[in-house]
Amino acid sequence: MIYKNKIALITGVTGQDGAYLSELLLSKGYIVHGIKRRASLLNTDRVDHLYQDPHESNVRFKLHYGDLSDSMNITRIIQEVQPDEIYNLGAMSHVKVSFDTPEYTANIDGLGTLRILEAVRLLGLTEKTRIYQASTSELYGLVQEVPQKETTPFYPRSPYGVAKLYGYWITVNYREAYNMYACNGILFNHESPLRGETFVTRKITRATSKIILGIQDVLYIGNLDAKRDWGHAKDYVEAMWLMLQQDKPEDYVIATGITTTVRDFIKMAFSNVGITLAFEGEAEAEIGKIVSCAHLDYQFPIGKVVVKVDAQYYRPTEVDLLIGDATKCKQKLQWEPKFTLEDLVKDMMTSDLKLFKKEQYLKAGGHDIVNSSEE
Ligand code: NDP
Ligand code: GDR
Repeated sequence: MIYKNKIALITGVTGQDGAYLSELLLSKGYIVHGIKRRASLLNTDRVDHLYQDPHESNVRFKLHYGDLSDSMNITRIIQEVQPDEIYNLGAMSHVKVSFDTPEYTANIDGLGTLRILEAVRLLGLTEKTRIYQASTSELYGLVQEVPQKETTPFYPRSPYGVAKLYGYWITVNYREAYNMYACNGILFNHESPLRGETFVTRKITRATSKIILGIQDVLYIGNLDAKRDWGHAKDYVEAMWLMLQQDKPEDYVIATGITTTVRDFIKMAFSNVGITLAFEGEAEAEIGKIVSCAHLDYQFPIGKVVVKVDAQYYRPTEVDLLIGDATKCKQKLQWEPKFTLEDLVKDMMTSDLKLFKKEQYLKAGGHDIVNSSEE
């Protein structure tokens, strides 16, 4: 019997999840096609290690230019690739930015999902192609039930959440109307060393690393009371794949079941490098001070303020509390996260410290480093 590799198409392949999912699928023998956006600078950092010269034989990782706003482009790529599985990870994924770009967010995160589903239908691939839709715990928004599960009512609190709500329901509708294998993964926050620099966990691990190395003085932060259920992206891409390997398409919550405040995440990041922080003051005047320092290489004065709240990072409407109940996923998919929150913080801190030590070393050698925005 001739073994045929499965073919996957990933939108958002250049993002955090796209990179980990590509690695996972390649390790399982898939041929992986990804859609990348044209940008004026290279934007494939996260998947560069997977690049294969297209002139070689047996290339299993291929990138195509495209955009979720462009139906013709999406339809053509799906026609060319004839995927067994599509993972729709492409999105304007930043909740705060969605308040600045609501129409664009609706177009990409809402209608983009429709474009994928409709292309599969029009191309007559409904029997062949299975679709994963990157849904989100942001659908729950204003707390209706704790913990949140598949049956919890939705109440999104941002243009991002509302656009993703459309993506969720259009996926359910196409599944029911056209008998398509299409699933929503309702994923709670998941992070990693590859997390975008402006999401709160990565902002914290980058800033903590820079403060330790003397490159930055203070971490300016928004709402310290927000609670999130943070997992590791490596665990979560495994669940995405499992959802597409079942007999029946269904929607699943993926979460750790543990919630932590932004304040406690900051404490964990500092504690990872031997520094204990204490917070004082209320809301916008709250600050984080060093109360002890057992760091081997650096000594910091006790009482030094290293965290300050800056209200510019507050959102017009906030999601206060997310905590997921992944019982269905654990029972039906036999999925279990391997990383604890402590493992996650350690992984991110180790990676960011290494990154900034390297930058320091290069700077000391007279090489210019371009600093990205810390928004
Ligand atoms: P990232 O922001 O890291 O990646 C988003 C990807 O989408 C990038 O590859 C980006 O390209 C691409 N993209 C953005 N706009 C477009 C567009 N117009 N057309 C095509 N591609 C586009 O997100 P994550 O990897 O963290 O998340 C993956 C998906 O899962 C997203 O849909 C997100 O909303 C969703 N999600 C994420 C969660 C999380 O905690 N990480 C939790 C729940 C859901 P470029 O690199 O060029 O910017
Ligand atoms: P979120 O992630 O909005 O949950 O969306 P983010 O890390 O941006 O915010 C988490 C919480 O931290 C608070 N916060 C700050 N956030 C940012 N980005 N920057 C700050 O300085 C800051 N200070 C406090 C926020 O107010 C919020 O409460 C992520 C994205 O990956 C979505 O795409 C995904 O759908 C959801 O997770 C699940």
